[in-house]
Amino acid sequence: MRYMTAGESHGKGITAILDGMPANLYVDKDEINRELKRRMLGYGRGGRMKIESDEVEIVSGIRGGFTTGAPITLFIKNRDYENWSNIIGADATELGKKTVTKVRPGHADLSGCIKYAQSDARNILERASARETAARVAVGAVCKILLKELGIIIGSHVVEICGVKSGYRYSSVEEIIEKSDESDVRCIDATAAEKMRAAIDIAVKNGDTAGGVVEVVAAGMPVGIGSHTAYDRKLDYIVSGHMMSVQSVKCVEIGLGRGYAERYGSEVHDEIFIKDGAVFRETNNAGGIEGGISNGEDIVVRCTLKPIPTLMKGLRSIDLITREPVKAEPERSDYCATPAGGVVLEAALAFALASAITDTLGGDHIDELKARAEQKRTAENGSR
Ligand code: EPS
Repeated sequence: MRYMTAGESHGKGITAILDGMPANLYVDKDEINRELKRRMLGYGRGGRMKIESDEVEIVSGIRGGFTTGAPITLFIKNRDYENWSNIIGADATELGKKTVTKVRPGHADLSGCIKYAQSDARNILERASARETAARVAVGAVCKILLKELGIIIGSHVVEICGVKSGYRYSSVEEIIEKSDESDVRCIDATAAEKMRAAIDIAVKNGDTAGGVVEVVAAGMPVGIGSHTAYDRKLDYIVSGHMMSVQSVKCVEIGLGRGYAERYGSEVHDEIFIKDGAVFRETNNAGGIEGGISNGEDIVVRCTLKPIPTLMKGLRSIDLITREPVKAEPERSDYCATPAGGVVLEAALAFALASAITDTLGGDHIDELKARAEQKRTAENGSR
């Protein structure tokens, strides 16, 4: 399975093409739109979300609600394009408007302009923008529908914003799914959520931004997805690459992650037990992956998102053209994208798992794939 996205933040819209989805899967468009709406929420979002009302248009690959096996094209219109039509786009003539030369530290502005020989960072930031994540969420929503058919569900919650930590420890993905969206910071610990909001308020007041950590969890994975035999078939390689590719993510931890460095082996490895013929663990420090292979426990991934590099107060930088020291130019932006980032990271995990599952199990249509997943689960229980 593979996908690609195209589109600029203020262009006509954002497009995704998802290839390799098995045929005969019922795709409820409302499910995709529901995920798109979730991505638009969150305390600390900027003004753009008041303009947009993201909705998917399915352009190809789905007929009468069912996948045909052909590439699926998903399009999300940018309402803001009305304000930018003559500035962005193939036929634009007002190219001197809305130029950006006071490049932002932490953003793609400077490196992108050098790499692509651009004198206007607009040509870089339009594509580097987190607006692109709308397309990823649409792709992830289709993958989530596939995973649900296979008995796999995904949820996420915010565990930290600007140093404020959630005291919530997850016990089930169902609980995360049910409770995290009730909070506008997507944090299940109400006391911590209050403090997170206060930390974001300070960022807004000071023209600053705030980052955080999101935990993303998938339950229902069969044993045996991925492989220990080659680096590029390892499930942790596949998962971490997709998570790391999301805008703002600077750190991906699987299971105990950094915590492995702090303890002895006897304290961290998940011991193996058997009862009535069924294998089980009492802990899941491995985050559901051992030797690059899913072990049947929940997949647990934590991602750190940096504070967005667009600061209203502006950091010290240079002007790309004059080469003079300046304050970096603020653009309308978010103050904290971590709550919405969780929704995007769920989508990234959904694609990573759907892709690894179809690579491992094959299956041109959904019944074939379901039967193969069922075989895996039977083998997992010890019968052959
Ligand atoms: C975003 C769209 C962007 C930003 C934000 C997220 O729209 P605009 O640039 O018009 O305000 O609000 O993107 C960024 C924070 C970023 O660094 O690019 C969206 O749709 O999520």
